[in-house]
Amino acid sequence: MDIRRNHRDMTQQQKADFVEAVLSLKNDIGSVLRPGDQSRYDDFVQIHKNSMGRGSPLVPNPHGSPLFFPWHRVFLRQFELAMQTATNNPSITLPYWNWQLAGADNPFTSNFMGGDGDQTQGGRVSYGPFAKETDRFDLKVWDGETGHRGLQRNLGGASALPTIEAVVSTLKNPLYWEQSGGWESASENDLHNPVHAWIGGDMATASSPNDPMFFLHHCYLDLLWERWRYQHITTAPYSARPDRFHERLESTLVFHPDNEPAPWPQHFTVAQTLAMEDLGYRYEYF
Ligand SMILES: [Cu+2]
Repeated sequence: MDIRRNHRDMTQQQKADFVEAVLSLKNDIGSVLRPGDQSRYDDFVQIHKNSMGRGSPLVPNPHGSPLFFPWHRVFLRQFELAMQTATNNPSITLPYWNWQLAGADNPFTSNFMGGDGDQTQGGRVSYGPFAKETDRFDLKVWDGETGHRGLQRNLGGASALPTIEAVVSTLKNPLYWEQSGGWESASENDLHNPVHAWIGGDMATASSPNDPMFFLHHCYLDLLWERWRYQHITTAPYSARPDRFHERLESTLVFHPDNEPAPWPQHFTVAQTLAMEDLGYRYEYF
């Protein structure tokens, strides 16, 4: 069973191993989707771009939908497994970031996730392991433009990070999904979206997994889904619009359009995502 941790609880060696695993997917492992043109890391950017209705749009779009949590759970787990394979190190797991910035909670350090963008250089991140200067983090997939530029951020340029109070109150939603709100839409809109906007740069685009912070951010959301379930143990862990055929428990989650290769061989129904232990991981604490 793989154990995921808050990044602040990881040793410096564990953090360095995670960063190396990201860089290995970026530099050493070939693409399944566009062999020769991009890396295995970039495949994940492409899948997410498609999922937001850009590039080759996925139907259904798993954003603004009850499918949000099941779809991203599989996406994160496949990324985690790809990192383990790339490094031949089964102890690599995804860290999460709890959206706090004080002290050890701050992931934007030169020896972990790197810093803010330099707004005099178009918002380019200029230090840390994912800076363009390292020549180990070339971006290949964007929403629109092509060419060669580095990872971009604009920390705090827009929106605000969710407060602890906002997290606590969102977790109180008694139903996973309902017409007028519910846990899914409240957390997606009030917790998830502002963090993408707050980090800014690439995180504010459909190609947001270009920023490895995507995975720390979504890992925390995945943990919060679990915490929500624990707090509402008598409610269904997942529910959807009854008239939407593709949102049912037995619906298969979509990660590629019909005319493009599958990014991985396995298929997952919504129901198969509900027990994270069945997918092979759990959280140290939740
Ligand atoms: Cu997403």
